Amino acid sequence: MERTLSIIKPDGVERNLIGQIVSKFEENGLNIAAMKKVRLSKHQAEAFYAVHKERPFFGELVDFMTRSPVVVMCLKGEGAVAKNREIMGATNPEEAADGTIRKLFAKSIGENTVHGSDALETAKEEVAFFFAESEIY
Ligand code: DAT
Ligand code: MG
Repeated sequence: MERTLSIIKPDGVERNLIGQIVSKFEENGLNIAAMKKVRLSKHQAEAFYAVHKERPFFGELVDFMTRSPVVVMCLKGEGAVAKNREIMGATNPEEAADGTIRKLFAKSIGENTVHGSDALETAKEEVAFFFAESEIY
């Protein structure tokens, strides 16, 4: 069983898409092992996306991720990291496969509705960024 971190970003929460997005995960065999709504501080968003801090879009990304609450989830299942990435679709919604969350809901490469950990090691770090072990079922 793998664990991975999913975030429903501000554009998804603002448009009342939480239920439809969670359904996609459950329909595809991922279990919601932990879930909460949080408003990220600037400091938290900068720390979470630290790997992108030299990119030209970093400021925009931090502003977007902090503008309203997000829903963070620990997803659990066989091959959960890759499965979540598959359900999400490509970073740029114009390149995302049909039926993926980003193809269905994302407005742009910047406001692309969901985050998902990109590898097992980053998944461990990202789950621990938001959840104590005692909050994960
Ligand atoms: P992903 O979220 O698919 O893992 P990433 O890790 O490359 O993509 O980038 C993190 C986020 O940064 C991405 O979801 C949206 C934003 N981003 C990436 N490339 C961008 C670009 N060219 N312009 C604006 N925002 C971008
Ligand atoms: Mg990424």
